[in-house]
Amino acid sequence: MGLVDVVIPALNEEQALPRVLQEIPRPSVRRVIVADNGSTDRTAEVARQNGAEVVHESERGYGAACLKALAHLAADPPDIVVFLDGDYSDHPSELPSLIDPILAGDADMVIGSRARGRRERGALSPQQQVGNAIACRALRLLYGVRYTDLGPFRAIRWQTLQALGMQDRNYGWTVEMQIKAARRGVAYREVPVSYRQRIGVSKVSGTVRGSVSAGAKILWLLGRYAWS
Ligand SMILES: Nc1nc2c(ncn2[C@@H]2O[C@H](COP(=O)(O)OP(=O)(O)OP(=O)(O)O)[C@@H](O)[C@H]2O)c(=O)[nH]1
Ligand SMILES: [Mg+2]
Repeated sequence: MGLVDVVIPALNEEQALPRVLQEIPRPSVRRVIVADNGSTDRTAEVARQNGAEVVHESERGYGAACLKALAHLAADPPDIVVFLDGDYSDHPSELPSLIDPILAGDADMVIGSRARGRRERGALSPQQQVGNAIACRALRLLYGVRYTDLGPFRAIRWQTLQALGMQDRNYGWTVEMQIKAARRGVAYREVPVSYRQRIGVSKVSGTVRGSVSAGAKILWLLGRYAWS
């Protein structure tokens, strides 16, 4: 059985985090890292109270938070890293369906698709659905890979992730990973995952600024790597 660690980028998620952390299937997970950058609520405290390690990144940004957590794990790396949001919109209990194809040797990266899974009404906004559909079409046309989502809930082999040389420090993290994996011919799978309305205040898709910035960054990355 490979070593599995979980990374949770979290910004002001004190309400949701306890439920996320309590539902992570612990037998199959070794360490849980909550990457906090500048939460003004009790995110760090409730994370520790529920058995997570907390790392702090001063620069705001989903990608920056993920990179900080990975740097923290590098001293004693796992075999597999799982990424999960901290707002309780993902179902932590579904983690095995993401790591099993990797443990079975069928894939090195598994993306959880909210488009193919059971979704609570309103959990994915119309602009998120349209944005994902456009991005997935571009992934297919420009990089020859088939995805139905850029879902945050995903698993990847540590060695594979290191080889990708991830760089994005904010909204482009998920699509960057899928682009670079495609360019390197990484064996990938997509599995359906359930998705529900988040607990607490949105930082990205629920805000106009977040949606527009995320959309622009995703389209820019899709173009940038296609012609380089
Ligand atoms: N550390 C850190 N985490 C962030 C940042 N922005 C968002 N997050 C976390 O990243 C995850 C995704 O952000 P969300 O606000 O849920 O974005 P979203 O899922 O697109 O939007 P919703 O549908 O409203 O949930 C959540 O766990 C956030 O707490 C950030 O700047 N720093
Ligand atoms: Mg969310």
